[in-house]
Amino acid sequence: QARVGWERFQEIIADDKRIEPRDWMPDDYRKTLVRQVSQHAHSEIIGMQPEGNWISRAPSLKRKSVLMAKVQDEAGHGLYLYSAAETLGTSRDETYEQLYTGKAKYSSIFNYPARTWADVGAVGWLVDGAAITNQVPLCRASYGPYGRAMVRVCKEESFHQRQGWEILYTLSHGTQAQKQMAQDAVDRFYGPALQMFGPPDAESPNSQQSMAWNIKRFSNDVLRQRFVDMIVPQAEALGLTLPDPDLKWNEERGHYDYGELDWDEFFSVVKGDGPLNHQRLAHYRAARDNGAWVREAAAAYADKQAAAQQD
Ligand code: FAQ
Repeated sequence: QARVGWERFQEIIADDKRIEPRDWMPDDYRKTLVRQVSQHAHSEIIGMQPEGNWISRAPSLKRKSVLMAKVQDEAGHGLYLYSAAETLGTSRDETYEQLYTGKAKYSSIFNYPARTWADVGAVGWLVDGAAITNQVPLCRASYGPYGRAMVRVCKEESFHQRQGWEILYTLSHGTQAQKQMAQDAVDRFYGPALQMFGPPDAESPNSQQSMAWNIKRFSNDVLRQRFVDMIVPQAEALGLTLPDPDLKWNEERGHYDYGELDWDEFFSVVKGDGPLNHQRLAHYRAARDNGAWVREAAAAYADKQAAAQQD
């Protein structure tokens, strides 16, 4: 049985087709998907915090309603992704528990604070921009439920990126102080946004196997380069400077060269020592604890309804 399953799995991957939940799959394939999909889900959930912090202080009613919609989209993305992880046999309770206890990883970027309104713009432009660059190829991930979830997520994130770009454009064409605020935000988010793509290829233990299984389609460095090439002209259009003196067009490569990123900082943030790791997790735990009575009430109500239907 396992042999037939293995051969069929190999065939599906070789034909660049999709593995569906009921198909046989090797344990390691399932494991790496649960790892990536759950980390991705947690990133969306923790990722609500930096911007959520600005909902009550958005500079206009319009900005406030747009930001609320964006943060709500992120919750939705998290929920799709938890569902995709469930199709791999991992219950939500288990996945939630891993985040609650601090065992799970989520994207390094969300351990940085959103200090000013311009940071909300930088999160939209750079963080959503990096997320889309990474996620568009994931729409073709070999695992069906993950790839399909990515299609809608990417559509929504394109709006998010434009929203961020427009905030920065407005600020960079405002007063000198507003332009400076936009520049400061870009200065702080540029490096951490580039690190969202993961460690350099030489230090990325999962990439090769994930690419062989058609989960990842491109390596971390290839996508990081694609992102840099995309944002350089966008920064020019914004009238803002990217904080990298080594950034320059390389005619031979047909790409922008960029300077070395601070990988010590990256690994320390991933290990849990970033500026806000403790605060992010504490906030998540408090929200979960404070919402326990709602979940209990909803479950009690559902039980009551089910019992009433049986009568
Ligand atoms: N932060 O071998 P690799 C968003 C870990 S969504 C923390 O290269 P892989 C939307 C990695 O897990 C953002 N940890 O790993 C939004 C692994 O550890 P493990 C999230 C990181 O999986 C916008 C180890 O390092 N997007 O932003 C990071 O092949 C605005 C070795 O790394 C996704 O999750 C990192 N940056 O490649 C929301 C996309 N990078 O598990 C709110 C899906 C690496 O072995 C506001 N994920 N690590 O213990 C992926 O594409 C991949 O998982 C990568 C990493 C590319 C992130």
